Amino acid sequence: METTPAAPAYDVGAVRRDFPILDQLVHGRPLVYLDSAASAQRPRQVTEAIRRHYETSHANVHRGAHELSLRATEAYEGARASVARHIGASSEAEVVFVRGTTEAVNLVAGSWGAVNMGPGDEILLTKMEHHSNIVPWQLLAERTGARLRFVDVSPDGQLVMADYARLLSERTRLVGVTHVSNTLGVINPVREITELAHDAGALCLIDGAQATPHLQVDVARIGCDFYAFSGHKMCGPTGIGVLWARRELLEAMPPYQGGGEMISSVTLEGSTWAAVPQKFEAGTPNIAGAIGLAEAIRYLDGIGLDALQRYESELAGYALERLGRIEGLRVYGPRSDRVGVLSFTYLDIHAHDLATILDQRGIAIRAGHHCNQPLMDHFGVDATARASLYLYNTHEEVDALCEALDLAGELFCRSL
Ligand code: 7TS
Repeated sequence: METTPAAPAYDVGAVRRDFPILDQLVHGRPLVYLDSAASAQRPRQVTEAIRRHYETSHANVHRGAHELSLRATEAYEGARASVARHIGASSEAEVVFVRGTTEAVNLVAGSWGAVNMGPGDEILLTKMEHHSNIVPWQLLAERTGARLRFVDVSPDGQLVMADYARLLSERTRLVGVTHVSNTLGVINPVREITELAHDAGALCLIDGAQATPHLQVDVARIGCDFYAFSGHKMCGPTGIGVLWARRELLEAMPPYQGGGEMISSVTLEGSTWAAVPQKFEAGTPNIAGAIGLAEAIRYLDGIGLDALQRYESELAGYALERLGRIEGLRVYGPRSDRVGVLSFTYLDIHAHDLATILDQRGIAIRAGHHCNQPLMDHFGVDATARASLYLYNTHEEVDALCEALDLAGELFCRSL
């Protein structure tokens, strides 16, 4: 009889050895890095790929007739092909390299929005959007007379789909939604959201900043029109990110910035544009960043996003269970359909004080509004503490977090 081979065990110890930064003491204690939602750490493979590029192959791309320039161009365009494969794009031409999610959203608002939005048109966002997926649309609304509307969030941190259906109308031109919330950890039903947007005649932009680090994203399967993400949250470098868009949309959109690389020809009277995606990549690009991002993707694919997600999901469940046992602590966001981004408030201890106390014990968390001020207002808090888990975190680190929180709670109660 055939048996199904068991999935290989996830070896977190081996993963950790790829991240030299984790092996250090902070304030005399082993570093416990729980701030990957702000920026993840990079494995040695990524820093080595960047070093190799600078030490052996660096030159400007797309313009040199010499060997180094050819090598750099091949590596840069190869990185684009890796990204395209990784997210299920139908062509490399649909992958635009940008600085990060923020720039990707600004590109869509500044280019597509400028020629497709007018007075009375609506942009439908949600109350859990990061400021990066709110402010560019506010700027556009000011310029065009368009109006912003926001889908409600339930008390347990999920999008209220009935409110979404209520707000969608023939006035909606674009729906913008985060795939995974950077405060609530919730995974939103982006496929269903996209389908409903299309039924209403609107386009759909997905902010994938917190999704690509954890999930196998397939833009074709989601069916969306724009998908944005950042390299530095998925083990890649800072200063590199991706806007994926359907090719015909990119072809119809006007340039976002002008300069070198994005032109076909220039005269004193006017210019014509390069084909996509170069039309949107003015100036010398972040060549080493793109190479580092491709290496990060290779690294994540090597581990397997399915294996990674299984491990993280078990670890997040453990953390939720342990945090749930701490009296006076409230975790925001749902129990399931989530990643290990754990925002919480604890007694009346201010989130910044909590972060400082934990830092003294070598534990790095984030405190504040996490660029989610409207969501904080929605929940009636000005800040939360946030511990975010990633592929290198362990059960022992969750224990260390909970022990430090217990101690902070005791100190606080004694001070009353
Ligand atoms: N969208 C989401 C959902 C995010 O979490 C972030 C960054 C961004 C957009 C912006 O990404 P960037 O790479 O362009 O800066 N989020 C966070 C965070 O939660 N803590 O620090 C940065």
